[in-house]
Amino acid sequence: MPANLTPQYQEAEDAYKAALTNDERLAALEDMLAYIPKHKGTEKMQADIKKRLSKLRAEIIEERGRKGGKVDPYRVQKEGAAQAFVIGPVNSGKSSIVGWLTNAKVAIADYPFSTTVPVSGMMQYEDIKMQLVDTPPIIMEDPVSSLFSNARLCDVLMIVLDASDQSSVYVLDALSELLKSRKTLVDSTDASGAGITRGRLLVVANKMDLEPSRENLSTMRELLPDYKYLACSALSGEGMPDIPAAVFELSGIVRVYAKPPGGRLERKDPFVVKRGATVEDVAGVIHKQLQHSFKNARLWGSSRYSGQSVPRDYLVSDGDIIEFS
Ligand SMILES: Nc1nc2c(ncn2[C@@H]2O[C@H](COP(=O)(O)OP(=O)(O)O)[C@@H](O)[C@H]2O)c(=O)[nH]1
Ligand SMILES: [Mg+2]
Repeated sequence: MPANLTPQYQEAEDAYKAALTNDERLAALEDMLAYIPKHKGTEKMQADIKKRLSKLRAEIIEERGRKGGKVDPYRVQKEGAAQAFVIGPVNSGKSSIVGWLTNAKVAIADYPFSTTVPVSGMMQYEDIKMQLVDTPPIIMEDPVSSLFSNARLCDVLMIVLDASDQSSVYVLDALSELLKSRKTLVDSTDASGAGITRGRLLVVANKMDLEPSRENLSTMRELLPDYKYLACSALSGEGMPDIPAAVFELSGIVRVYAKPPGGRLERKDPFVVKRGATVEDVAGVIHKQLQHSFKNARLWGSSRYSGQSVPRDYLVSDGDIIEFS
């Protein structure tokens, strides 16, 4: 055995030997692969770990199949106005962030792979709730396919990075290449609307309480200027309150309020539609029949409108109030 294995690797190997269940074995093996030094001298060991990983995954899938039906743990039922997947490398603070913003029971630990299956929670933004899905870390050498196939179906992708880590800029670069190769990050969505365009991606630079996070974030902004960045610390709370608004902004949804004829003018119980939706689309969301039956739509919104009639194909904006009659 090569003598230059890291303590983290040794720890993972000990955990593997001590594991009692296949899930524990899987977590430990994933750790071993993440922490094994990547050079010629360990190539054989890396190959061996990969072989054991794929065998174990097959076993786990078979086990789950026997227990009744194959379930894809990454297929998380959408809830609320929008769904955001929170992804990233080990220990970047994904679970801490999801825990801060939602009441989800996430596992936070200073050892890797404390999160083994996706866990979701609801995040409040003004009068709506959006879903955050905390996910197990991405291992660059051995990424889990179903993370990508499901992440491309969500509304917003949040990449959480440990900005204090010198290599974070390379991690972001490598991760975005991986996301592109798996058709998760795309230039334009496919016919079914799947795929995350750059406008739906938020890079969360976490651990701003540490040095040299600010410097590293500047480097990221400089080298990869096309992404939207948000600086935060799940420890100090800096930047955390800005996350819900940022996710809402990227989600491509708008809130529209219905005013019954003769009713009060108020913004309560929003209907959520996609940006680009028309007055007629909104009617359809309120009630299928209304879409065809309404004769007139009056709109209160931006300064341009305060109760004037608008055409059926008028594009609605966030905060518009509509009275159908
Ligand atoms: N200093 C600092 N530590 C953090 C911050 N966010 C998370 N951590 C710590 O980083 C470790 C990994 O956090 P966790 O949320 O489990 O990361 P995950 O693997 O990405 O889900 C834990 O020890 C956290 O307490 C932060 O903003 N600042
Ligand atoms: Mg986690």
